[in-house]
Amino acid sequence: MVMVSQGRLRAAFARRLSEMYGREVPAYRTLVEVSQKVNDGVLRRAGAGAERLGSIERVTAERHGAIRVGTPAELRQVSRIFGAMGMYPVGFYDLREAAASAVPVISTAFRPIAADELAGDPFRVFTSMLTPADPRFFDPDLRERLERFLAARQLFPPELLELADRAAHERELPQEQAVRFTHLAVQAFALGQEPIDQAWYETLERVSAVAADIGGVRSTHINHLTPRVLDIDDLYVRMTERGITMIDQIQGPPRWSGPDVLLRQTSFRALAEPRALRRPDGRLTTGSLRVRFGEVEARGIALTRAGRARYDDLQARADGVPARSVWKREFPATERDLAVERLAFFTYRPVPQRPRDGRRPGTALADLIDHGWVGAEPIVYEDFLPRSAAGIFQSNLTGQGVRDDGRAAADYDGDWLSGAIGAEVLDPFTLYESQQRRSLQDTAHALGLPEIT
Ligand code: OOG
Ligand code: NI
Repeated sequence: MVMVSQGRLRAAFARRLSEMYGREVPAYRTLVEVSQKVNDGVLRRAGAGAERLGSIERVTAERHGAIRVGTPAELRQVSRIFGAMGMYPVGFYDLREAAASAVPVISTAFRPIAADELAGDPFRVFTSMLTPADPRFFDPDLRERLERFLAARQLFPPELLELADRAAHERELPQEQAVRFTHLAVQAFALGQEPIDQAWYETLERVSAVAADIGGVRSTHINHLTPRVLDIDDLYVRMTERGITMIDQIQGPPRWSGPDVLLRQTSFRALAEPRALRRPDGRLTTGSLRVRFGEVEARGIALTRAGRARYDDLQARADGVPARSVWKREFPATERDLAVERLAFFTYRPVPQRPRDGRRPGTALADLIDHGWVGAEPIVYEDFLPRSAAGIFQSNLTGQGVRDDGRAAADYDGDWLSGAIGAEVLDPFTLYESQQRRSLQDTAHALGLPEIT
C-alpha cells in the first residue's frame, strides 16, 4: 500500500488550496505570477546568495494562508485538521490590542516546527478566533445571539475529522484516504454558496467587519493566500505598474542594504466578490462583499528576544515602519554582528576548511567566526508580527466598527488559547533557541571545545 506522509499531505493541501483560491480569486494568480518573475530576477542577479534564506524550491512553493473561526470548539477541529499535516499552533497574537479599529479576534499560526519539515514545505496558516465574550465589542444580547448562531453551524464534516485523527495518530495515510482527506480539507475552506442572512450580517458588520465575516455566515473560507518573494520592493512596483492598487505601505522593517530580518508584508485591497444574500423580506438577491484579498511577503532572519525588543522599540518610535536612517544607525548591518551581539538566530557549524595547524581555538563565538572556525547560517523567521497582522486586517475592513473602550477587555492569553485548543501553543522564541542551542553544542563538540560562549 502506498502511504502518504504528513509532510506530503501538507504539501498537497497547500498546492490544492492554492489552485482553488486561484480559481476563486483571479488576482491571486497575478500575484503568484509576478512573485515568480521577481524571484527569477533575484536568482539571476544574486545567484546562490538568493538561497541564503531557503532553497528556491522552498521559496517558490511557499505560502501562508489565513482563516478565521468563531469558537473554541471550531478551533479544536482546525487543530485536528492541521495536526494531521504536521502543523502545530505557534505564537499568540492579540489583534484586539494591536489594531486601532475593531478587530475582535485572537490568533495563532499552525505550522511545521522541525527544521527538515520546514525545509520540505513550510506551509502555515494564520488562524484567528472571534472573541464574543469581549464586552468592548459585543453587548450581552448580541453575544448571546452570536454564540447561538455559531454553536448551530458545522464547518467540518465528520469524515474529514476522522481522517485527520487517523493521519495524526499514524503519521501517514494510505494513498486513497490521503486524496479524500485533501479534497475534504480544501473544500472546507471554499467560499460558501449558501445565501447569507443580510440583516444578521449587517448587524455584526456594524460592530466589526471581521465579526461579520466570521459570525455572519454558516461556513468558513480561506481569507487570503500569500506567496513569498525575495524582493518585495520590486514586487510592489511591478504590481502597481499592472494597475493593481496596493496598500500604501510595506509593513515591517524598512528596505535597506543589510540582512533581511523578520517579515515584510504588503497587500492589495479586498476585492468585491458576488455572494448570495437573503433580504429581510425573504427574497434572494446577489450582493457583493469585500473580505478576501491578496498579500505577499518577504521573510528574513529570526530575531532573538533582544533583537525583537530592538525592532519593537524602533517601530514604536516611528509609529509604524521605522525610518531607514534610524534603522541604519541602530541595527547591525551584517549577519556577523547580528550573531555576535546575539540579536538573531543562526545554525552554527564547524567550517570544513578551518585552520588545521594544531592550534586550539578559544571559546568565544566572535573569535571562532572571525578566525574561520565556525560558520553561521541564518534561521528563517517562520512566524508573524502582530502590528503587521493588525495592519493587514485593518487595511481591508470596510468600516472602523465600534469598540467601547469604557469597558474592561475580556481576558484571553496564550494559556487560555492552549486550553481552548487542547494543545500547548508553542513559543516561537523557544523553538528557534533550541535549534540554535543544539547547533552550538554540536559545533563545540566537533571542535573539541567544552562550550561556545
Ligand atoms: C489575518 C491577517 C494577518 C498576516 O499575514 O499577518 C495575516 C486575516 O486577515 O485573517 O494574515
Ligand atoms: Ni497574511
